[in-house]
Amino acid sequence: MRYQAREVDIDGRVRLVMESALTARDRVGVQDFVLLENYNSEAAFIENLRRRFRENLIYTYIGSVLVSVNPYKELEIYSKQQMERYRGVSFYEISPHIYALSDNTYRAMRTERKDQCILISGESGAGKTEASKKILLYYAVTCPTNDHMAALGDRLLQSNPVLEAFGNAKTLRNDNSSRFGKYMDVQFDFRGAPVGGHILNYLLEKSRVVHQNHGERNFHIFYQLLDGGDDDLLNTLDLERNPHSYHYLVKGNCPRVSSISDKNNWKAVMKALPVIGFSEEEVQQLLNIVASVLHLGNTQFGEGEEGETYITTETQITNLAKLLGVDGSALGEALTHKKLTAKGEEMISPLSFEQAVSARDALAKAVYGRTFTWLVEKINRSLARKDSSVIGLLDIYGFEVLQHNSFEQFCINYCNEKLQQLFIELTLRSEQEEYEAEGITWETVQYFDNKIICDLIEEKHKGIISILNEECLRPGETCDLSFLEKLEDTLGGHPHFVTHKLANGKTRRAMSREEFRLLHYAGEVNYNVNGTVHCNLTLDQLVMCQSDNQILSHCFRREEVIDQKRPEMAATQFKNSLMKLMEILMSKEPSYVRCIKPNDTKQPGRFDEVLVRHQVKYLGLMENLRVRRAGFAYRRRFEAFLQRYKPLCPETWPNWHGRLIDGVSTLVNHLGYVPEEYKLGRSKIFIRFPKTLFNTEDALEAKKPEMVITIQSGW
Ligand code: AD9
Ligand code: MG
Repeated sequence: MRYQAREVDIDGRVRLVMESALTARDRVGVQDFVLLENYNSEAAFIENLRRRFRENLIYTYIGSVLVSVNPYKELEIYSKQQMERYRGVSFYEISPHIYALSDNTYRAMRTERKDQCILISGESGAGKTEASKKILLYYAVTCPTNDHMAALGDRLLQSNPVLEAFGNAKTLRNDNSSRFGKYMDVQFDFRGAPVGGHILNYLLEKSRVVHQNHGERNFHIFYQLLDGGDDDLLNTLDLERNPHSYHYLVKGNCPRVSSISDKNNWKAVMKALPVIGFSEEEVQQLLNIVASVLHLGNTQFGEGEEGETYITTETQITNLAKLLGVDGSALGEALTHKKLTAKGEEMISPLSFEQAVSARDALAKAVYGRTFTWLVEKINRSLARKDSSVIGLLDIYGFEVLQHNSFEQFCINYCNEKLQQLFIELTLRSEQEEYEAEGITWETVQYFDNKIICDLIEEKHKGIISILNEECLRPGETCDLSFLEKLEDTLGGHPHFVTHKLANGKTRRAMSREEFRLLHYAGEVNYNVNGTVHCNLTLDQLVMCQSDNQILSHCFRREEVIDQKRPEMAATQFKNSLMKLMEILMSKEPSYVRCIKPNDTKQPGRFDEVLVRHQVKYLGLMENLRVRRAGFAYRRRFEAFLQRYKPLCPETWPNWHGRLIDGVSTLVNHLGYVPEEYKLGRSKIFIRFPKTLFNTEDALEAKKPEMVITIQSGW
């Protein structure tokens, strides 16, 4: 049989398709994975994604989780009219969209008066940052405005180009890759107007300042300055326009990227800085720092006859010192000497050539990294308001497996383990709570608990981070390898920890003797310990805290140096900031966006099944679906269910006047539902199998072929 009137709801227009409900489902899949017949089948899951992707339906739900596949092309689904369509509309009544999730979250915040957060995850290039920008834009456009804070929406939006200039870079996987994790609170007043914001940043990839892999770039801001800055500015900063003149910009050998206009982005950044509260002087000081990093990279060393190291680019050091606002000879000395404390006495001893190079790079990374943190604080000051309610957005790096994985990947993947743990815990909790609220018995769900891996990393005394800290406190030349040995001694035998020695040649993939392997929930990763343990302190902090540049003197605090307190170890710092993040997220009602990258070549229309399967696995989507489907495939509030299906029963059509629960009961009895198929809670009907719902849907369509049905669009 053929029916008319199936809306394929992608661009807001009604498309009439001459096909049965069944063939439409075949073509565009189901809009909620809980409606898959075989919800345990990964193949069925991926096939559903593929079908929808082919039809440009990039969004699909797993219950209230939004799965998004990067289309790698502009779709006309983000207009203002589209925003209007999603305003105030309930999740299931319209095709899945990031606006639906944004709107639902907003309404939950308003009506339930509970702070919300939206967790966006996925691998590099999957579309996390784009998703978070779309959510922000949705709020900026659709929420009421507060007259006193009219410019706030502007400031929130304008903070993006600045943060992206300093924190994003071209990588092989994404031309605009965020190289830091970001959690942003959007604060709303009692009328629901966005009035403030607050950003927390996580682990900027500082190594990029001094080194980039082939085909990758340094942070955007360097190229923007060289391309967009006017001649006067470049003169003041003593810079040449050609990026090839700077060692720190040529490692990846790709100073230009066709998809990026550095010049236009520079203009956007220069326009945004005053909007978010930068004075002219601060802008100048910030640019001095950017330029000084480039000059640092060009600082060269020579080796004297007695093995002493000296700077061969003396004139350039003078300019560099000027830009950094520090004394030239002190800077020169800091780059070629270190301070030792022996038997209570301080001694200055020369650095070797290699040590000087690494001291220079360490200084460049520290200057850039701390300036980035300062920048975030500065933006926060411009956004801060006393707020009433909050929606937090988390756009944080996904699980990462590179050819060479170092400490940075270790932290990133640790973060993903924690988020996975939180995700499973909260999804289970909210399912359980809903069942309880509705008075329905909870059925236990089997799932993989990754707590064992989190413990392996973070446990006191015997976790990897504790062991690393101990090693950092023990000075010596062979820190990295003794760290590995210590790991082997303490963790040998742990089911998720392997090294070359422990494996005794029995591992499937070759491992070097400098690596350890963790069996993450998302897969195996080998981490190289080279460079993990930094033992030497250098003199540069002492020099930097005397800088005239106010940003730098703020970033390098005198007390830190004078106290000679060892800065908190990077891993512990990261662990602590993650713990804080978990607390923040736990205190809010979470929603999730799970982003998937369809191919590695950034092409529209290409769906690489192997790549997608991998992501489905490590995003834990099958696990999520199982939890969601544990008891019932589908649930709907009584009034919505009755409203939709009442034409199917003479007693409920055209209107039911009794109690809602009785109406639903009358309706499903008439439809012949058997008790195993459904349960009635306090306010919702729970349907166990998708088939029951589809039969009802088909009956509705057979009954009313003339109706234009919007609710089931995309099914
Ligand atoms: V990374 O971890 O920061 O490296 P993200 O943030 O996950 O990564 P991003 O949002 O930057 O990825 O998306 C990568 C590119 O995909 C964008 O620059 C767009 O060109 C493209 N993209 C992503 N989402 C969409 C979309 N909804 N519509 C169109 C998109 N293009
Ligand atoms: Mg990003």
